[in-house]
Amino acid sequence: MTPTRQDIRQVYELPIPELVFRAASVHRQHHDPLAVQKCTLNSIKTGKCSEDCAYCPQSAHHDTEVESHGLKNAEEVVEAARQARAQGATRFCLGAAWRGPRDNGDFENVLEMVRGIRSLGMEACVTLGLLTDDQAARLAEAGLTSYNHNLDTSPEYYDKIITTRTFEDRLRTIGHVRNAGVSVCSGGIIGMGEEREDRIGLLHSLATLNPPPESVPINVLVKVKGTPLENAEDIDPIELVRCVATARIFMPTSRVRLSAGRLQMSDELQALCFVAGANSIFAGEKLLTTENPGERDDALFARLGMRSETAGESARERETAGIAQ
Ligand code: SAM
Ligand code: DTB
Ligand code: SF4
Repeated sequence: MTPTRQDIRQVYELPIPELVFRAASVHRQHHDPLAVQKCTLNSIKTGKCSEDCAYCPQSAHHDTEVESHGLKNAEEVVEAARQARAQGATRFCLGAAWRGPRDNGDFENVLEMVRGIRSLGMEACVTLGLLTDDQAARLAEAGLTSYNHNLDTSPEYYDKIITTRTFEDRLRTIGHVRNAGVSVCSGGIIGMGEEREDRIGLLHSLATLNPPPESVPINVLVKVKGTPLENAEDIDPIELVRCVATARIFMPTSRVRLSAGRLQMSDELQALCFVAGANSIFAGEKLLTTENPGERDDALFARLGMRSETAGESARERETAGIAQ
């Protein structure tokens, strides 16, 4: 049954022992609680973006220290995917600082990257901004596994964060991705000065997509100097646990990805998020433009008695969830 916002709120606000226990129970009904998927990011086009997202170091509207570059070539990107695979990643994700792809040689180049990553037996995910129906179909044809397009925050808070495109624009792109038969990766960012009610609203918007996204990245804002949110107040880490657990309960078969912001999290907080149902992370030294824990993750997994998911497991999981390969 479709959850109401009140349903989400009731769960979100449960006492932590109750909330985490429920989330952990749902988690083990649908997933191996010891396995965490490793995804690696690659910024294929960095900086000078036309959009004004307040959190983003890549927006041309903010004065940040990001080193910009144009679209990388496919060979270099596929080689990076091969290296990520050697370090245990099963999914390779490409991000471009675009409002959306233009139908020129650049888009062809991205299709080439997708084909290359898939030929390595890895899941391929891209995030290129707003898409047309036709672009989504062409990505599907190239074998794309998943398209990342975050709702970012609640519909009410959205225009405090971005003015150059709307919440509805985002829903439309997600619709095009679905229609093309590509799985949807969509989540948001917390710690942008929003209220708890906005986090509940974001989770409600995600859980009521029909069907919900197959993967749900939960990012904690990485505060970057020069962005309007550089001095945002730190989010209470317990709110992150509530977000992860609520996402797990209302989107039981989805992957819940503990995404940006892990460098600032303690090992204990991450452990609690894994117990509460997070089962995917971004691995490697870098996210798109900011730092990520890198090799420290293997030590963390070892301490927790957890492990990274293998490619075979990842494929089986997708099959069980009814997602086309
Ligand atoms: N330009 C495309 C778009 O916005 O759709 C794709 C790339 S964009 C960098 C992908 C996502 O990264 C954003 O939707 C946002 O959720 C996340 N992100 C960007 N900057 C972030 C930050 N400083 N902290 C946390 N997440 C961030
Ligand atoms: C997502 O939800 N988080 C990733 C990925 N999708 C593309 C991006 C995080 C970016 C963090 C800031 C940076 O490194 O530039
Ligand atoms: Fe551009 Fe994406 Fe950053 Fe927004 S989040 S400024 S669209 S790169």
